[in-house]
Amino acid sequence: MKRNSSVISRRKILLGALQATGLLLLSGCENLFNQLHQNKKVLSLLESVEGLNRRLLRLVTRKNKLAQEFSEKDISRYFKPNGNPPPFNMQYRINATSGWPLWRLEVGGLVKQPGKFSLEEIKALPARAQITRHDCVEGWSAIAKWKGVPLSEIMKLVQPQPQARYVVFYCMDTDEEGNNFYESIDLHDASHPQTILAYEMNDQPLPVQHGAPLRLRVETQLGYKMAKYIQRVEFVADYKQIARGRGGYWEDRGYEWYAGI
Ligand SMILES: Nc1nc2c(c(=O)[nH]1)N[C@H]1C(S)=C(S)[C@@H](COP(=O)(O)O)O[C@H]1N2
Ligand SMILES: [Mo]
Repeated sequence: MKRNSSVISRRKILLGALQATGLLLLSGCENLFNQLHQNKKVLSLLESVEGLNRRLLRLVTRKNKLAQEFSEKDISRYFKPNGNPPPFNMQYRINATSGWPLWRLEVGGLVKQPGKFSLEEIKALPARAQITRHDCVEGWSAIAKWKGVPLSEIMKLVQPQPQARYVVFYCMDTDEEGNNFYESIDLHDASHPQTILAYEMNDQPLPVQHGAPLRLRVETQLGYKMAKYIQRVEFVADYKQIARGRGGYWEDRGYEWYAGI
Protein backbone atom coordinates (compact mmCIF):
# COMPACT_ATOMS: atom_id res chain seq x y z
CA MET A 1 0.00 0.00 0.00
CA LYS A 2 1.70 3.16 -1.14
CA ARG A 3 0.13 6.53 -0.72
CA ASN A 4 2.69 9.22 -1.23
CA SER A 5 0.78 11.25 -3.78
CA SER A 6 -1.56 13.06 -1.45
CA VAL A 7 -2.67 12.90 2.11
CA ILE A 8 -5.77 10.82 2.50
CA SER A 9 -8.26 12.67 4.60
CA ARG A 10 -9.35 11.28 7.91
CA ARG A 11 -12.91 11.09 6.61
CA LYS A 12 -11.86 9.03 3.61
CA ILE A 13 -9.94 6.57 5.78
CA LEU A 14 -12.89 6.18 8.08
CA LEU A 15 -15.16 5.73 5.09
CA GLY A 16 -12.79 3.06 3.82
CA ALA A 17 -12.79 1.33 7.19
CA LEU A 18 -16.56 1.38 7.20
CA GLN A 19 -16.70 -0.01 3.67
CA ALA A 20 -14.36 -2.80 4.65
CA THR A 21 -16.72 -3.91 7.38
CA GLY A 22 -19.65 -4.02 4.99
CA LEU A 23 -21.55 -1.64 7.23
CA LEU A 24 -21.80 0.88 4.46
CA LEU A 25 -23.44 -1.65 2.16
CA LEU A 26 -26.00 -2.28 4.83
CA SER A 27 -26.69 1.36 5.39
CA GLY A 28 -26.88 1.82 1.67
CA CYS A 29 -25.59 5.31 1.05
CA GLU A 30 -22.85 7.73 1.67
CA ASN A 31 -25.23 10.50 2.67
CA LEU A 32 -26.01 8.57 5.76
CA PHE A 33 -22.31 8.24 6.43
CA ASN A 34 -21.94 12.01 6.11
CA GLN A 35 -24.66 12.54 8.67
CA LEU A 36 -23.25 9.89 10.97
CA HIS A 37 -19.83 11.41 10.63
CA GLN A 38 -21.04 14.55 12.43
CA ASN A 39 -21.96 12.44 15.41
CA LYS A 40 -19.23 12.17 18.04
CA LYS A 41 -20.21 8.73 19.28
CA VAL A 42 -20.28 7.30 15.78
CA LEU A 43 -16.98 8.97 15.03
CA SER A 44 -15.28 7.29 17.97
CA LEU A 45 -16.80 3.96 16.90
CA LEU A 46 -15.39 4.50 13.41
CA GLU A 47 -12.03 5.37 14.88
CA SER A 48 -11.97 2.11 16.76
CA VAL A 49 -12.72 0.35 13.46
CA GLU A 50 -9.76 2.21 11.98
CA GLY A 51 -7.58 0.96 14.85
CA LEU A 52 -8.86 -2.55 14.30
CA ASN A 53 -7.96 -2.32 10.61
CA ARG A 54 -4.44 -1.31 11.54
CA ARG A 55 -4.08 -4.27 13.85
CA LEU A 56 -5.51 -6.59 11.18
CA LEU A 57 -3.09 -5.21 8.63
CA ARG A 58 -0.25 -5.97 11.00
CA LEU A 59 -1.50 -9.49 11.57
CA VAL A 60 -1.59 -10.29 7.88
CA THR A 61 1.71 -8.57 7.16
CA ARG A 62 3.29 -10.56 10.03
CA LYS A 63 4.72 -9.00 13.12
CA ASN A 64 7.87 -6.98 12.51
CA LYS A 65 7.98 -7.55 8.77
CA LEU A 66 11.04 -5.74 7.45
CA ALA A 67 10.85 -2.86 4.99
CA GLN A 68 12.75 -3.49 1.78
CA GLU A 69 16.49 -2.93 2.00
CA PHE A 70 18.63 -1.95 -0.97
CA SER A 71 22.28 -2.21 -1.96
CA GLU A 72 24.99 0.46 -2.06
CA LYS A 73 24.52 0.99 -5.80
CA ASP A 74 20.88 1.99 -5.26
CA ILE A 75 21.77 4.94 -3.01
CA SER A 76 20.33 8.19 -4.43
CA ARG A 77 22.82 10.81 -5.60
CA TYR A 78 20.51 13.51 -4.33
CA PHE A 79 18.38 13.30 -1.21
CA LYS A 80 16.12 16.29 -0.77
CA PRO A 81 16.39 17.96 2.65
CA ASN A 82 12.79 18.65 3.63
CA GLY A 83 10.72 20.31 6.32
CA ASN A 84 11.68 23.12 8.67
CA PRO A 85 15.12 24.69 8.38
CA PRO A 86 17.65 23.51 10.98
CA PRO A 87 17.37 25.04 14.48
CA PHE A 88 18.59 28.61 14.41
CA ASN A 89 19.85 29.15 17.93
CA MET A 90 23.41 29.73 19.06
CA GLN A 91 23.69 26.58 21.14
CA TYR A 92 22.73 24.42 18.15
CA ARG A 93 25.23 26.22 15.91
CA ILE A 94 28.07 25.87 18.40
CA ASN A 95 27.27 22.21 19.01
CA ALA A 96 27.04 21.47 15.29
CA THR A 97 30.48 22.89 14.59
CA SER A 98 32.21 21.21 17.52
CA GLY A 99 30.90 17.63 17.54
CA TRP A 100 27.88 18.04 19.87
CA PRO A 101 29.73 18.35 23.21
CA LEU A 102 26.76 19.95 25.00
CA TRP A 103 23.90 18.09 23.35
CA ARG A 104 22.27 15.28 25.34
CA LEU A 105 19.44 13.00 24.38
CA GLU A 106 16.99 13.08 27.26
CA VAL A 107 14.89 9.95 27.64
CA GLY A 108 12.11 9.93 30.20
CA GLY A 109 8.40 9.74 30.88
CA LEU A 110 6.92 6.36 31.84
CA VAL A 111 10.23 4.57 32.25
CA LYS A 112 11.99 2.95 35.20
CA GLN A 113 15.42 4.42 34.41
CA PRO A 114 15.29 7.86 32.79
CA GLY A 115 18.59 8.86 31.23
CA LYS A 116 20.66 11.46 29.43
CA PHE A 117 22.98 10.28 26.68
CA SER A 118 25.79 12.09 24.93
CA LEU A 119 26.33 11.38 21.24
CA GLU A 120 29.47 9.41 22.16
CA GLU A 121 27.45 7.25 24.52
CA ILE A 122 24.83 6.64 21.86
CA LYS A 123 27.51 5.67 19.34
CA ALA A 124 28.95 3.17 21.82
CA LEU A 125 25.64 1.24 21.92
CA PRO A 126 24.93 -1.65 19.50
CA ALA A 127 24.36 -0.20 16.02
CA ARG A 128 22.40 -1.12 12.92
CA ALA A 129 22.92 0.07 9.35
CA GLN A 130 20.28 -0.18 6.64
CA ILE A 131 19.79 1.07 3.09
CA THR A 132 16.15 2.03 2.74
CA ARG A 133 13.79 4.19 0.73
CA HIS A 134 12.28 7.31 2.21
CA ASP A 135 8.82 8.21 0.86
CA CYS A 136 7.53 11.73 1.40
CA VAL A 137 3.81 12.49 1.03
CA GLU A 138 4.81 15.35 -1.26
CA GLY A 139 5.50 12.68 -3.87
CA TRP A 140 9.25 12.13 -3.86
CA SER A 141 11.37 9.20 -2.68
CA ALA A 142 15.08 8.74 -2.08
CA ILE A 143 17.31 5.88 -0.99
CA ALA A 144 20.06 6.29 1.61
CA LYS A 145 22.09 4.31 4.05
CA TRP A 146 21.34 5.03 7.69
CA LYS A 147 23.28 3.93 10.74
CA GLY A 148 22.19 4.34 14.32
CA VAL A 149 21.14 2.72 17.54
CA PRO A 150 17.97 0.61 17.45
CA LEU A 151 15.33 2.24 19.60
CA SER A 152 14.89 -1.20 21.21
CA GLU A 153 18.41 -0.84 22.66
CA ILE A 154 17.45 2.45 24.31
CA MET A 155 14.31 0.76 25.60
CA LYS A 156 16.42 -1.96 27.21
CA LEU A 157 18.27 0.76 29.11
CA VAL A 158 15.38 2.95 30.21
CA GLN A 159 12.83 0.13 30.67
CA PRO A 160 9.38 1.48 29.73
CA GLN A 161 6.70 0.92 32.35
CA PRO A 162 3.67 -1.24 31.49
CA GLN A 163 1.44 1.85 31.04
CA ALA A 164 3.68 3.25 28.29
CA ARG A 165 2.02 2.93 24.86
CA TYR A 166 3.68 5.57 22.72
CA VAL A 167 7.09 7.11 22.23
CA VAL A 168 7.13 10.86 21.58
CA PHE A 169 10.09 12.58 19.91
CA TYR A 170 10.58 16.29 20.66
CA CYS A 171 12.67 18.17 18.14
CA MET A 172 14.78 21.32 18.30
CA ASP A 173 13.43 22.99 15.13
CA THR A 174 10.38 25.22 14.85
CA ASP A 175 8.13 26.44 12.04
CA GLU A 176 7.76 30.16 11.20
CA GLU A 177 5.26 30.57 14.02
CA GLY A 178 7.55 29.01 16.58
CA ASN A 179 5.75 25.66 16.89
CA ASN A 180 8.13 22.82 17.72
CA PHE A 181 8.20 19.75 15.54
CA TYR A 182 7.33 16.52 17.33
CA GLU A 183 6.20 13.04 16.40
CA SER A 184 5.04 9.82 18.03
CA ILE A 185 4.97 6.11 17.26
CA ASP A 186 3.56 3.21 19.24
CA LEU A 187 5.65 0.66 21.12
CA HIS A 188 5.08 -1.87 18.35
CA ASP A 189 6.88 0.28 15.79
CA ALA A 190 9.37 1.43 18.43
CA SER A 191 10.48 -2.20 18.91
CA HIS A 192 10.71 -2.90 15.18
CA PRO A 193 14.26 -4.00 14.28
CA GLN A 194 14.62 -1.29 11.60
CA THR A 195 13.47 1.53 13.88
CA ILE A 196 16.68 3.34 14.71
CA LEU A 197 17.93 6.68 15.99
CA ALA A 198 20.34 7.50 13.19
CA TYR A 199 23.57 9.50 13.57
CA GLU A 200 25.09 8.57 10.20
CA MET A 201 23.83 8.98 6.64
CA ASN A 202 25.72 7.36 3.76
CA ASP A 203 28.72 6.64 6.03
CA GLN A 204 29.07 10.30 7.08
CA PRO A 205 27.97 12.02 10.30
CA LEU A 206 24.29 12.95 9.87
CA PRO A 207 24.31 16.32 8.03
CA VAL A 208 22.64 19.31 9.66
CA GLN A 209 19.99 19.59 6.93
CA HIS A 210 19.01 15.94 7.48
CA GLY A 211 18.52 16.29 11.23
CA ALA A 212 21.87 16.31 13.06
CA PRO A 213 22.81 15.07 15.51
CA LEU A 214 20.08 12.42 15.74
CA ARG A 215 16.96 11.54 13.74
CA LEU A 216 14.39 8.81 13.77
CA ARG A 217 14.16 6.22 11.00
CA VAL A 218 10.91 4.29 11.17
CA GLU A 219 11.02 2.39 7.92
CA THR A 220 7.46 1.06 8.08
CA GLN A 221 6.06 4.58 7.73
CA LEU A 222 6.12 7.73 5.59
CA GLY A 223 8.73 10.48 5.78
CA TYR A 224 6.89 12.89 8.04
CA LYS A 225 7.10 10.41 10.94
CA MET A 226 10.92 10.48 10.85
CA ALA A 227 11.63 13.20 13.39
CA LYS A 228 14.91 15.08 12.83
CA TYR A 229 16.89 17.19 15.35
CA ILE A 230 15.72 15.04 18.26
CA GLN A 231 16.30 16.46 21.72
CA ARG A 232 14.02 14.50 23.99
CA VAL A 233 12.22 11.16 23.94
CA GLU A 234 9.24 10.59 26.19
CA PHE A 235 7.32 7.37 26.85
CA VAL A 236 3.63 8.18 27.40
CA ALA A 237 0.30 6.42 27.87
CA ASP A 238 -1.44 8.87 25.54
CA TYR A 239 -0.51 11.79 23.30
CA LYS A 240 -3.79 13.70 23.65
CA GLN A 241 -2.26 16.17 26.14
CA ILE A 242 0.62 17.10 23.84
CA ALA A 243 0.36 20.19 21.58
CA ARG A 244 -2.93 19.91 19.66
CA GLY A 245 -3.39 16.29 20.70
CA ARG A 246 -3.09 14.34 17.42
CA GLY A 247 0.33 12.80 18.07
CA GLY A 248 2.55 14.88 15.81
CA TYR A 249 3.24 18.20 14.15
CA TRP A 250 1.72 17.12 10.84
CA GLU A 251 -1.03 15.10 12.50
CA ASP A 252 -2.06 18.29 14.32
CA ARG A 253 -2.46 19.76 10.82
CA GLY A 254 -4.57 16.95 9.37
CA TYR A 255 -2.23 14.10 8.45
CA GLU A 256 -2.99 10.58 9.61
CA TRP A 257 -1.24 9.43 12.79
CA TYR A 258 -0.47 6.02 11.30
CA ALA A 259 1.43 6.64 8.08
CA GLY A 260 2.11 3.00 7.13
CA ILE A 261 3.52 2.16 3.72
N1 LIG B 1 12.26 17.90 13.17
C1 LIG B 1 11.70 17.71 11.99
N2 LIG B 1 11.63 16.46 11.50
C2 LIG B 1 11.08 16.23 10.28
C3 LIG B 1 10.53 17.28 9.50
C4 LIG B 1 10.62 18.59 10.04
O1 LIG B 1 10.15 19.59 9.46
N3 LIG B 1 11.21 18.77 11.28
N4 LIG B 1 9.96 17.01 8.28
C5 LIG B 1 9.55 15.62 8.01
C6 LIG B 1 9.32 15.33 6.60
S1 LIG B 1 7.84 15.81 5.95
C7 LIG B 1 10.18 14.59 5.85
S2 LIG B 1 9.82 14.10 4.27
C8 LIG B 1 11.51 14.22 6.37
C9 LIG B 1 12.58 14.81 5.50
O2 LIG B 1 13.82 14.30 5.85
P1 LIG B 1 15.08 14.79 5.06
O3 LIG B 1 15.25 16.26 5.33
O4 LIG B 1 16.22 13.97 5.52
O5 LIG B 1 14.76 14.58 3.59
O6 LIG B 1 11.72 14.66 7.70
C10 LIG B 1 10.59 14.63 8.53
N5 LIG B 1 11.04 14.96 9.84
MO1 LIG C 1 7.63 14.57 3.98
